[in-house]
Amino acid sequence: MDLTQTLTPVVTIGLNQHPNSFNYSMTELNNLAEANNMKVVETLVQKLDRPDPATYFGKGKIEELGQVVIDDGVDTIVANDELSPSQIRNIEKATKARIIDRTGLILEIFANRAQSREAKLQVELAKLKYQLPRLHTSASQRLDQQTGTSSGAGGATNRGAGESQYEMNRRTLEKRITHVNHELKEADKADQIKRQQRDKSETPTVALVGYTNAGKSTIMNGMINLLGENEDKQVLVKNMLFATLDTSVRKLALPDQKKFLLSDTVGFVSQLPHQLVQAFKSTLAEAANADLLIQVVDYSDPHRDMMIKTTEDTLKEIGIDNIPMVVALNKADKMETPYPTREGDNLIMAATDKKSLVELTAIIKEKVFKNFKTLQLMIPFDKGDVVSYLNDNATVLKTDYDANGTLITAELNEVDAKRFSRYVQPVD
Ligand SMILES: Nc1nc2c(ncn2[C@@H]2O[C@H](COP(=O)(O)OP(=O)(O)OP(=O)(O)O)[C@@H](O)[C@H]2O)c(=O)[nH]1
Ligand SMILES: [Mg+2]
Repeated sequence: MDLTQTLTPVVTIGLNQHPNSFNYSMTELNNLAEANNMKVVETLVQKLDRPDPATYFGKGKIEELGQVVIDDGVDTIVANDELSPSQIRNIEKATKARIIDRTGLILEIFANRAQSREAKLQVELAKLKYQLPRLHTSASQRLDQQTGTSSGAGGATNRGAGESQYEMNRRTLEKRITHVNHELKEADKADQIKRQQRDKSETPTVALVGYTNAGKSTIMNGMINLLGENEDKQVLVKNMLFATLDTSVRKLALPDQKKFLLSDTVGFVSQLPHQLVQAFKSTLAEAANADLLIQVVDYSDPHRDMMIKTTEDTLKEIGIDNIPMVVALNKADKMETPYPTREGDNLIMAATDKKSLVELTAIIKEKVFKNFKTLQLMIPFDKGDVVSYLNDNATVLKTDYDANGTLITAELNEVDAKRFSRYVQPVD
């Protein structure tokens, strides 16, 4: 984090409707606020079965909130749930502070972090879709500022002007949505071409997915160290929610030369705004096309079951639910459990432990390269390109020469085995 950046003091508020998960979701909200350069100075909670439709908190609690805002000298409130436009309007009126809900907060973090053009467009699209139904609030506020009246008190004289302002804003937003959608489609086309080129080479893809802060990028870096050709391709690791927003793909090679692509992807969080989930569909296309998913879980976190469920629900929501998956129960070094320990398709491990990464590599090899065949091929001397292709793309176990050509024993994937079947020799 940039230490010169000043932190905005905020009060966080939440409704305790689900006692089992409430405390954790407030802790997570405070972490999200920190990830957005905010400093939580006070937290106010109320136990209610359902939010007050007009003000979220009940009347008395709203008054208390107004007082806290004055006492703490803050001008921003962060709410743990998604609020309706009228709830936002009413709380802002009662407290004179800006209110941002959980969805708005996550969108702000993503907007501040997005690096690539595609991520920026995706976040913008999600924000626009979030703003559209809330437009009335901001439009009436803008009008209030112009006329010096408070919301709702403008009366009939302002309504006509307000509506046309609203219409104008709505059209501007809709135009921008169409434009961003178009730009994204173009970007996606370019990505598809890249992916198709990769598909042609038949290099299998493995994607790291999971809850934010679980250690996906740390595992990615560990694997680059262990198997990568150069280490300057490391990705960003940070003890902060949503450190990774863009998918990074690296080509790695197993010790026996079998190559695969490993991708590090954006992390998930509970109540991830659905606008954002939709927008990130194309970022997650790398995961959607993967041959194997490695779900990374912070095994040391008592809420890991919720995190696994959120990850799996989110993957389903984007239509990624039929790809083989193994689970990396990471950060075992923070626990008393011995590691690496393999239990079926689960691996208890630590991202910083070499033995764990070697074991993870073995799992990748077993799952991704299971359809490989060991074949003997006789390549005529005039087909030197086939020999170099095999040397680059297959696991060559043995090379001999005889009068007719090069005799190669190699492990081939299904596609290559078929492609070069005419050179295959019966094994004696
Ligand atoms: N003790 C311990 N810490 C770990 C391990 N793996 C990752 N971490 C730490 O956990 C924090 C988050 O790691 P990242 O690799 O950035 O997590 P991520 O899953 O990529 O997170 P996002 O990009 O935000 O989704 C960092 O502070 C890491 O140093 C581990 O095996 N053991
Ligand atoms: Mg990451």
